[in-house]
Amino acid sequence: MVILSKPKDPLFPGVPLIDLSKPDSKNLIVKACEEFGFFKVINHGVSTEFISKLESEAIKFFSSPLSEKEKAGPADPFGYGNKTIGHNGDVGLVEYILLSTNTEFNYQKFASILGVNPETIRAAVNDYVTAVKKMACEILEMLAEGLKIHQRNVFSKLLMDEKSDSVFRVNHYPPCTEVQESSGSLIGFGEHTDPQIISVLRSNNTSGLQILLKDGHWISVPPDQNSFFVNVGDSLQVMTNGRFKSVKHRVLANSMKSRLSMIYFGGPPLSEKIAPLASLMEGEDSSLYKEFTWFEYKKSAYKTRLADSRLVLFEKI
Ligand code: GA4
Repeated sequence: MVILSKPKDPLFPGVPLIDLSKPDSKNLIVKACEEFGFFKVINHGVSTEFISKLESEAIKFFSSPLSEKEKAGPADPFGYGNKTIGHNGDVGLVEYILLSTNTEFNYQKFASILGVNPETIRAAVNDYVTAVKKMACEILEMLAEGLKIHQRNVFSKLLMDEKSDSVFRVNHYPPCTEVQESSGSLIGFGEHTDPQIISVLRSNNTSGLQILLKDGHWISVPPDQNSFFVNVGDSLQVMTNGRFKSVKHRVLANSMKSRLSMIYFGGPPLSEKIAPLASLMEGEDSSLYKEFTWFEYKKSAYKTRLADSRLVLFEKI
């Protein structure tokens, strides 16, 4: 019997493209957030030097022996993780590093595995995250303008806050063999929405990322190592009272090449109340959601499985 491997998913040509250098981008960003909760950004201003420096450190780290990498794990939630995602039974063909971007993070274990000074790693992460955060804030300010909200920094101030609870993740999806591929699609990172406000992803040129369209179809996002991909998180869905939807996405691991992605998840301070902005509600009491703080949401999110809808628990009935 001949086992035919599954044909490769065609890459979707319709991902909204936002050129940050164009003044009319704010309206296009709003449209993309409404239609897809997802878009691609060019002319982003993040230096290629920062990207390649961090990418090469990540490649070196993931090429180390597993026994070495495990010294920087398990991810609880920060550190090195392999196949296990979260604490509720999710697994995927992925290894990763999860870091907190604002609290003092100890890079010692990563540095000794890489044979470098911890400050070298700290600087590489900081340079990259600072630049990506700046871009995320510019996008959020354009969004506020596009939504005709008077306070331009209504979203971005949450990321700029020194207590912003933001996270940084580097995912490595090792290449799959032909034998594995013949059995169909393999999950690298299972379907989920991101709990934070905004997520900014950069990957190498290997495909794998898929997003769920409103019509229920999964589409494959063409990779582009020179661009960034942005998605709406659950908190932004709530702040816009459901006008923007946090996009469901996943990563398929059935590629012959390894995929490396780096994602900045911009979140609010733990004590921040997450609620629809007054100007985006019809009447004073038309919020679709119960009141909650980011701390409460996060605590509840960490009890869920990846594919669960985390916002339903906070929807008004
Ligand atoms: C999804 C978005 C981010 O990667 C993340 C993930 C987190 C984790 O890997 O620890 C979670 C997941 C994410 C949502 C539900 C819970 C928590 C794994 C999981 C099963 C770092 C985040 O903030 O939420």
